[in-house]
Amino acid sequence: MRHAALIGLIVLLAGATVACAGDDESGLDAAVSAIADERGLSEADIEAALKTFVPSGGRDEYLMFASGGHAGQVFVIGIPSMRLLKSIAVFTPESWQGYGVGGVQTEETLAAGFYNDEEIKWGDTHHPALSETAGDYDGQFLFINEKANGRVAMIDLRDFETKQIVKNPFSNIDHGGTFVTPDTEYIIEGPQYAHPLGGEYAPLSEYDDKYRGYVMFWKFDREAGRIDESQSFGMELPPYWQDLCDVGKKVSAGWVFCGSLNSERDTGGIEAGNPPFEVGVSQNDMDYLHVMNWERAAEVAQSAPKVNGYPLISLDTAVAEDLLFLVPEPKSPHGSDVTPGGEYVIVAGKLDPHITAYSFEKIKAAIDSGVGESDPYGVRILPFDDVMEAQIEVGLGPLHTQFDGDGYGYTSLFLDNGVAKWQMGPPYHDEWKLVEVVPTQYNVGHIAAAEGDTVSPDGRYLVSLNKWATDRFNVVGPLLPQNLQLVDLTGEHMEVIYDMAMGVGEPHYAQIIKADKLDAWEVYPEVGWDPHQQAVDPNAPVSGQERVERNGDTVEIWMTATRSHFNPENIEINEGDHVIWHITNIERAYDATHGFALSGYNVGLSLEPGETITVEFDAENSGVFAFYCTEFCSALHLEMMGHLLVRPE
Ligand code: K7E
Ligand code: CUA
Repeated sequence: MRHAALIGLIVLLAGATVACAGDDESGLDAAVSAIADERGLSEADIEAALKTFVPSGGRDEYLMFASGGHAGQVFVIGIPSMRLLKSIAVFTPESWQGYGVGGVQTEETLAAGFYNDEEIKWGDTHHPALSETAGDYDGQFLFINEKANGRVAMIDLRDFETKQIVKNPFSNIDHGGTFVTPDTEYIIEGPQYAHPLGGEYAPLSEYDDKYRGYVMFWKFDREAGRIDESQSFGMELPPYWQDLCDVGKKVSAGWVFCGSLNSERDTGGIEAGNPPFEVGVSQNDMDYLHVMNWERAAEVAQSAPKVNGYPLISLDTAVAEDLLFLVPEPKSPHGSDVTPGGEYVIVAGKLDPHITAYSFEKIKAAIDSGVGESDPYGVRILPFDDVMEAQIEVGLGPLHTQFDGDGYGYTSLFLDNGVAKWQMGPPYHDEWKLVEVVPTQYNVGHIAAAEGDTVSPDGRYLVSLNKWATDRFNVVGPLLPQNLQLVDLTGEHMEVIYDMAMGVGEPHYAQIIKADKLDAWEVYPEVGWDPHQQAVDPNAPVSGQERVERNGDTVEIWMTATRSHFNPENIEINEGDHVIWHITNIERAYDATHGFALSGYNVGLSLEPGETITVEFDAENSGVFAFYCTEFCSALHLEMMGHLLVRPE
């Protein structure tokens, strides 16, 4: 019998149910066998299906928050089912959520991230960071950076909506963020390509003098649920290309570590006969891990001069105050990841088949003993042999590392197409060694394990965020989905148990949180709720007091929405009037969302139960414009409409 062993398992799991249903074991055997035969499923397939299937109405045990890449959004994915539960609009306007399409609050949020006055219509999100308490996810907030324009966003996990976008004052671009300090005191936005200060002009011939990296420390005010720009600061770094960062925890709390590439300070120029960047920045055997004392930097920043409105610690001050040190790291490093207890920083070099573990204790000792030469900017380089703890050969193209709760690390292998599991040395185990590699398809970038970058990782599940899908799915044209693969960590060997096609953006990093740590609202707490302030809007339309008031050329509307009408329904104004239009969804029922679409004025809102949104515009188009509800909210949803009549001048 082909599926004998597994059917044994199914029968065991199904046990009581089978008996109650009056079926016998052979009946279930036969049924499972028949389905498996018909669909060509192996025992491993059936096992994988059982491990990932969540019945109708069931819940997932974990939620994964994945970067939406150049879709500019964040995806929320249930684990183990790998169902997409939500796409949170962050840097890109999104019409289902009514984000940045008419509502004053979300348009203001987006506008805070514009480049001078240039409207930015998209984003390239990279690294989501859940807020932490004592180094563990607390389920309250989520941050994410946007590489293309150097921005950071904050999402409130009470309603899973973006509340704030801040723009890096020193640089047009970022990459190595976001990462939070253990109690979310700061959100760290690491740089990437070196820039002249503030993105001003300076010729490449002045690269060594005028170009710098700028790491931003955004202060978080948990009470206010906002990044406090007035308490945030930056620090100047040498013009290497700082890459991924991670924040120290437990024994290394107070420090932050960022890898880098281009210690060559190459400026490319293939068009002028120079080697292309890919060659120019890969010449040296070593680049530099940047070791920074953020706790001390926060003190030094108090007296740092303000540049572009923010305190900026200069490179000279960083050196003089012992805020910055460099550690050589092999061949085009990418990830730097801190072990759960904070003892080691694990660095993976794209062109080196090893992962390198640096001991924080040894780093501290080297700093204190004053050893090491300086780089051209006076930054002390701690000798490699003094701080390196161990190296393990894991395979080709190692990029990013996550951890489980049993003392193992997992590193993605971009070139080898797999995930390596390796054992950590003391205090976790006796020795550092490779355990096994599971193949993944294909070209894995980041991986995310359940709570795998916290002080207490869960293990159990790991997701391999693959860049290429090639032969894995139906052909949908030349642009393919990404392949997010769920890996089961509970068995003797790692096993891929689900392929999720992600047909949007390019997810980079993701974090996986235990679902019971989240406590999102089902409906807004009170009617008239302004989600931007997370408080009742005192000017919110109230049932029974709907009205239209004119004051000179300004027309203000207080409208309510409920199943299945807007009130008022017909509104007549004059061409050129300034319109301020408030709408409250006065429903209290779970899931009773109404939409609001207004023809001709680029307005599309999502009014969730209790929510108030304000729209403001000048009525420059005369004519008759229907407005209607866009959510199929009731049997008479199509009747939920009205007219805006704009009398010509
Ligand atoms: Cu490796 Cu931007 Cu985190 Cu992508 S980075 S993979
Ligand atoms: Cu309200 Cu449809």
